Amino acid sequence: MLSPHSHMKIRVMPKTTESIRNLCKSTLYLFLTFVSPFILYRCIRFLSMYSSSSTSAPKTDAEILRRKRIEKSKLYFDITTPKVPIIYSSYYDIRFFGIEKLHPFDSSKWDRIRGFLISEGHLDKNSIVEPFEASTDDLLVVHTEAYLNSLNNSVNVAMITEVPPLAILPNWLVRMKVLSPFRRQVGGTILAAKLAKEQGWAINVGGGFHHCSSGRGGGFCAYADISLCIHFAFFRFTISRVMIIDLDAHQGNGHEMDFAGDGRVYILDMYNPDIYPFDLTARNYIKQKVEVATGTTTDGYLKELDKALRVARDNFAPELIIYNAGTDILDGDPLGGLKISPDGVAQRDEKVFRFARERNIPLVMVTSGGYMKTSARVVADSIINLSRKRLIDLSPRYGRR
Ligand SMILES: *[C@@H]1O[C@H](CO)[C@@H](O)[C@H](O)[C@H]1NC(C)=O
Ligand SMILES: CC(=O)N[C@H]1CO[C@H](CO)[C@@H](O)[C@@H]1O
Ligand SMILES: [Zn+2]
Repeated sequence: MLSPHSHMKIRVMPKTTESIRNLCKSTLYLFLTFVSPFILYRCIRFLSMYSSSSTSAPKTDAEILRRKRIEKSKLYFDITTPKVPIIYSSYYDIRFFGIEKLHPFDSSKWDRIRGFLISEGHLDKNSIVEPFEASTDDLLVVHTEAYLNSLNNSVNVAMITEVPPLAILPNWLVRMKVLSPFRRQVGGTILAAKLAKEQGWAINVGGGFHHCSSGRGGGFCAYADISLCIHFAFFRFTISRVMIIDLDAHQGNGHEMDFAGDGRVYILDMYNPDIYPFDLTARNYIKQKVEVATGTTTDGYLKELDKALRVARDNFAPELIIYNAGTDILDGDPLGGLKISPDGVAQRDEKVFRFARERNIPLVMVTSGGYMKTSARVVADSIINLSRKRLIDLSPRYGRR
């Protein structure tokens, strides 16, 4: 006969295991319904950040040819004396017996930026890196032959650069005085990726021709230096995730068309939708589109930028960043339509440099649009600020900074 107590014990034991089982069941249920989808979501998100939905490197004839051209190129060369990764050449500047003054552009902006940095003692003139000019073979890494041939016609160059008088000049003169300086700047942008990889950052004092794509120029842009730079980097560093941060006032339709649907490139473009180029097709290929209307002022602009950089950080983990730092967002620029102060430009640049430098992502900056007489001063001041804030180091050296 069992005592009432022992009876109790027998009754209690199964009850406890049962309730533990129930607890486990409901925990598992909770986990499956609420927690696991979240974990799964984070996993997918994480994997997608680090993968380039790459149907990567299709070994087509065109791709093989492209690789051969990049392998043969002289644009990537090794630095043999201590340098600062600031890239410039006196061949950048367009001097044309004064004809360049017919354009609303300060076409010696690049020389003046360099001049301010040197004359005010921030940079030693021997520490600047001089690039080579991009050859036709280099350009063919992205451009079509038909497009390059079209530049043999001065009328086409006049339309692309928006300098009508060029149309009546012999092509050899146009090539020497206009196309050659642009090609030199292209060489600078391509080299900048190599220096950025070695030293953490690089600034091409020129470049940023973001309206030109493989088969089409426009808006003062004759060569697609950003697309070229990225293809060289893909191949030379075997990387597959590049972010373009395009903060010129205009939409960067050139690189957008060149990387349309290419999961390896994440494009953040912040631009005024009310001005050139109104390229609605290219807009479909912007991963993060931030439209800033005519009249936007500094505070609003910088808030939008903070937000955009946060979203970019959460969605893509780049191995290289190309920063198109046009200064035509400045208040008073005849083309940009925005009202950003010079100090706002410095703060903008600082935000982008912080974004890249804090996470050790190599950063290439190109200066792009903005050709008011004051633009060169603003770019130089911003570079000085970056140095003061220790985001860049302007003392010459070989190694990583
Ligand atoms: C265009 O000019 C370049 C450089 O002079 C030359 O190599 C090329 O053959 C020319 N193309 C055409 C179609 O004339
Ligand atoms: C944002 C910022 O620090 N701006 C400074 C950049 O440098 C100039 C000149 O040295 C200063 O006047 C700005 O305040
Ligand atoms: Zn612009």
